[in-house]
Amino acid sequence: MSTNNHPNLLFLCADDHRADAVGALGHPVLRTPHWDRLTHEGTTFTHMFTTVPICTPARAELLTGCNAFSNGVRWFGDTTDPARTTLAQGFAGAGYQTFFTGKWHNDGTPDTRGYEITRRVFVGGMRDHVMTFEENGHSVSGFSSELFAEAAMQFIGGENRDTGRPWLAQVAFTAPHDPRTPPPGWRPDPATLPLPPSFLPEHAFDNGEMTIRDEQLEKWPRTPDAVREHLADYYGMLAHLDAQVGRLLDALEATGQAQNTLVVYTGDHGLAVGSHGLMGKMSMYDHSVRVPLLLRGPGVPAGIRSAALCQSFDLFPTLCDLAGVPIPPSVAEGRSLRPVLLGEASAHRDAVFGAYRDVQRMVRTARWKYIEYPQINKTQLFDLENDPHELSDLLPPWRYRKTSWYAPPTDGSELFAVADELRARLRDWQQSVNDPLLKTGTTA
Ligand SMILES: [Ca+2]
Repeated sequence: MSTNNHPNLLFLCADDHRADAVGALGHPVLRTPHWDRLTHEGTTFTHMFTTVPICTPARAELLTGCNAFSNGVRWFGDTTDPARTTLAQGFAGAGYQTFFTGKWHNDGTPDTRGYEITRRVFVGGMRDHVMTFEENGHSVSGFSSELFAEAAMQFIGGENRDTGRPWLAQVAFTAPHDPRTPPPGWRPDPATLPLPPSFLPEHAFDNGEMTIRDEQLEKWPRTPDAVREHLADYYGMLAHLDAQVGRLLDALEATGQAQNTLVVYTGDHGLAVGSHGLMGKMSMYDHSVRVPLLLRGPGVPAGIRSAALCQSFDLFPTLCDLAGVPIPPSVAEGRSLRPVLLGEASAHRDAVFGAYRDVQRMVRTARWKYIEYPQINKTQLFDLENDPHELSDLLPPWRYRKTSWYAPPTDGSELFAVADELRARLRDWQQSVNDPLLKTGTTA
């Protein structure tokens, strides 16, 4: 039980779960009864975005409440600014007992980052999902999602738990990350699966990251049958993960803690799995930068879906706000979503931003998305209201020139005014985060 009116916090994080892969949110084939339950019993934010769509930076934003430029983590192996209080440290400072199980893909280890009790921790980016941990002189083997869920269920049930303190339990699943090997019985028949609306055999141009390991998971050109095989693996992993979330929700019920526990389900970033001719996550399309955010518990209205634009680093102060935990001073760009949850505001940010290495930059509003590929002087503009799957780039490349490469509109098209405004906003944001790309002289 929690004390001092602080609710417990069960923080569930997936690895590469794209935001549209939830049954209740309209997925055409995936059935996810437990995520659906969270959407019915809580509030869903359908438009949360990570800045950098790869594991380590995306997770650092969740850990620090700061964007990738201010917490110092923009690539694998980058060190999180040690001056940033982590989510676990913030909650521990307010009297919480903190627990971690699962994948840790940041510098240090969970026990050096504020987690008091750690169990079944896998430090790294990826590995086989059948894992073995040594515990009390015994080997425990099983599938990653089950091993991590069970460790958390035992903590929720009282193992190593201090009943005089509220708790924060973080379960960092490494599903549905590849190798995508769902346990028997979970993989759908590939022949039954529709292709993504943005399926392409190959990406339309070199986005600066065409041959990284993630993209090599399938040969080029991607065929419909090959993509269906990958989707079957991906959906199997997700459905099995959803079932583990169900077991955790049941554990809260069984121990009488469901009413006084905040549950948050999110992910680090999305994944293409055949969309736009890509397999991995290293792009600025919604399938890669948009992440699920399901919230349930005290202070969270039931059955609400909000399309308010928000970023992953907003989650930390939101959880502090909901739990009555002071927001640490080192939380920088993150702002609490509680006004939206209370119905006091319908909007949160008027734009979100993304960045990947020195090859992609992005600004997105509710309606428009503008992407720059500065190394190749390429831009894209999508009208998301009329083209939610980002199929139709409205900025033909011949409108742009190599020197001072952005050519002002000459035909009075409104689209160029839109692009102009978004480009200015992106530049302002780059200035505000001190984007090193602005200093290199590259045309971005
Ligand atoms: Ca990931």
